[in-house]
Amino acid sequence: MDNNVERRVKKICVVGLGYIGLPTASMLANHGYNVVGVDVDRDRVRSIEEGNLNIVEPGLKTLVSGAINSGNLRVKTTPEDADAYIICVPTPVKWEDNAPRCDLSYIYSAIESIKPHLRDGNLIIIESTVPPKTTESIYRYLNNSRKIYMAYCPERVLPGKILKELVENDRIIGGVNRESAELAKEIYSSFVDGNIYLTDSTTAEMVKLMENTYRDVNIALANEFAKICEEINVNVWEAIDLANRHPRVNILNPGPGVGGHCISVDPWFIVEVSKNAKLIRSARELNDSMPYYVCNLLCKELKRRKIEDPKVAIFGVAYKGNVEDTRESPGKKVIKYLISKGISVSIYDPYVKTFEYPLESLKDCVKNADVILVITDHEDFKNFKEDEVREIYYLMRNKIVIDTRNVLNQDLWRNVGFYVKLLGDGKCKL
Ligand code: SAJ
Repeated sequence: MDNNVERRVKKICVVGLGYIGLPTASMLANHGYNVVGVDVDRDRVRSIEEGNLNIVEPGLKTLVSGAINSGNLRVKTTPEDADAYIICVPTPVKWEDNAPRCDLSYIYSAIESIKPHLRDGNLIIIESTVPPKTTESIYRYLNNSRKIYMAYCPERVLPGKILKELVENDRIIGGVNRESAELAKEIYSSFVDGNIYLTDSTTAEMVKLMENTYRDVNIALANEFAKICEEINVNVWEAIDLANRHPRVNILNPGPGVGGHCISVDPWFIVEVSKNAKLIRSARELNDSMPYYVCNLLCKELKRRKIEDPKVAIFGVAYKGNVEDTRESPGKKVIKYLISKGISVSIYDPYVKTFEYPLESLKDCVKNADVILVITDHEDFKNFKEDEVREIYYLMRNKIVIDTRNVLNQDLWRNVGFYVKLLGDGKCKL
């Protein structure tokens, strides 16, 4: 935005200081806004003030400390009067009578917390993922008493690349009316280099859900291909690679399931609002079933080799490669299932600091193990050196590896003496 143009919004309250709220608040503060970051979690607020973030994201620490040191970002547990409010709280899925529902309780309590501060002319922006028409209905509820502006502006950043994508990605802003969208655009154009597209709030809500659903359905297709290839003895990784040489084909990768707080959740918000969401539901169910499919592959291997009292070394519990986030991680489901079958499990993840099951060093994890089950595509797993693989070989009881992400250097592991099975490799050995 042209810095000479007088900003209508000067003070912004960002409610929710998680993966999206904290970078957004810091970015705005570093672009000259007076920002109050609000989180109900007192410990989180204190940690941010002390510079100890509970989020690991490249560049975030520097961005946050820059914002706090500039005096433009203050963090606290309650909102205060501002010109604009940006809501970045979680919206998990909950199940009622076997039907998915978006849990809007955090949104509602954020709205109630800012309600006493609202004045005519204030703007409220929702960034959290919500079912279509949510913004409109909150606007109707609030606009009774005050003349406010309201917009839905979905976050679109990829964990691991948040700061880069916050600046570079195009943004969609859905206003409850044109003036609201224009006012929200004024804020985002202070730091967004990508294009900003204006639409209505319900379309913007649907766009967000469509983006993540597109990815979920594409991954489900890859997972279905993996199962089929397993049956008909074709290597799915080679087949996908060759299919993707077609100029209009881009199939994603199969794996042990879809994790994280976005793609594994958001498609349910479409299922919630429409009986027509049949493909979306079945893609979601297929991706949710992958951890059990992987466990069955593992159990078949153990049975085939008559391995008694097996120990399985799990490599990776983060929901995806190179992040420490374990929310909705397929690894959790795999571990829970194996333990329920009486199989002993050890866990190694060089990226994850805290987890609900004990984490071990690489050596302790593989010691006397029968199988390594690779769940996460961390860069570290790609880069094992020959002497490391050899050491793992000698520490293990049986020398089996099941790689559900096609991440290991298989030739190296095979040369050292491991039996390596890939998810969806069929029996096709070229
Ligand atoms: N996965 C596969 N196969 C693939 C790609 C991913 O199994 O080929 C798995 C990952 O391992 C992970 C899950 O899918 O478990 C989701 O990972 P992801 O990298 O696809 O996406 P997220 O959840 O980290 O971030 C997504 C992004 N959405 C899209 O790319 C459309 C991001 O831009 C959104 O901002 C984010 O959701 C969000 O917050 O909604």
